[in-house]
Amino acid sequence: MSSKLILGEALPNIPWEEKPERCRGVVWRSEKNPIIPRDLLPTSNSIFNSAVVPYKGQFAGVFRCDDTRRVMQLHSGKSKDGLHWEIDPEPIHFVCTDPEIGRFVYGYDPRVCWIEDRYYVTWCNGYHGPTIGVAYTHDFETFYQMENAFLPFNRNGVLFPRRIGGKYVMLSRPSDSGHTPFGDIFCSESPDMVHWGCHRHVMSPRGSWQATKIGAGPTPIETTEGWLLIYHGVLTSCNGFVYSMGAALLDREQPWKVLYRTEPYLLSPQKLYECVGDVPNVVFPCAALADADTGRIAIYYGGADTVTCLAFTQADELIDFIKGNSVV
Ligand code: BMA
Repeated sequence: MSSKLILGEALPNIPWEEKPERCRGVVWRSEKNPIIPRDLLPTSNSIFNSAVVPYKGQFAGVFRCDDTRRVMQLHSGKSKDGLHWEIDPEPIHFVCTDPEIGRFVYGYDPRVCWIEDRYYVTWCNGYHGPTIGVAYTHDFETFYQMENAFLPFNRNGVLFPRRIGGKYVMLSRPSDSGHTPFGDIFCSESPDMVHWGCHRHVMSPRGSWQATKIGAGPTPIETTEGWLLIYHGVLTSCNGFVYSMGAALLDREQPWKVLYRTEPYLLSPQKLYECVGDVPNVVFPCAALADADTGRIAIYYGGADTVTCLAFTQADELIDFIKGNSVV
């Protein structure tokens, strides 16, 4: 049992499986993977890279469902246990007062973050190319779309779960309009969730599994040792991109300052459902649940751009690993 490192709420019903004895790493996969099959909806080609949060004693989320036309859409879902999901077959139709912004082109890779009094959703939103869409909901039924946070091209917009220095703070990864062969994580601030500035560099790609580009994953988890940021890193092999999972600790008050960062990956595509699918060799984390009482963390990630998977870690073990295997 960990001493309390996580600065947050207790989540006694967090999905959880004990670490198998044969597991050598600090992150282990659910035996139930993939927890969401690609065809859960009658019209889904794939359900992956999706975001889950605690909601009214149970769980809710926003899911990336590419349909059989291969249109990338966002769907709302609810679950009693975080494992079995009821996903609305109808995509989210955002309420937006400005038709220019509200004209839906595509949406993918959502993140959901509770801040103060509502759940914010950020996602890769089509607006003359990919950029960061922002919306909020109170009930996972009605979603109100706000201004896009940044100019195109940008992806992997991830909010911090509280204001820092009085400002909303978001990580993002400026990109190009295609399958970007580069990418650093930046940090931006906003007084109102509409106007973003004070952009700071956080970290760059750095060798091996994270040599080509990196992008923030789940909402950062506040710990006594810094913000725990789980992220993806990409290697370019002779057979294309390989997406793995790593983690960093960021300064709590100046989160663009990286305190530690893993040199080895935490999870790389090795299981069939990560290696074989619409895009092979992809492990893409987008959400994490954390129980402050026990230090348990459940990470939701996409497998091979096709299915949704779950992995587990323990905060004390993970933080020790990040510090003991850091490249910073
Ligand atoms: C990125 C995004 C992700 C995807 C990844 C691997 O650019 O499109 O949604 O998981 O590529 O294909």
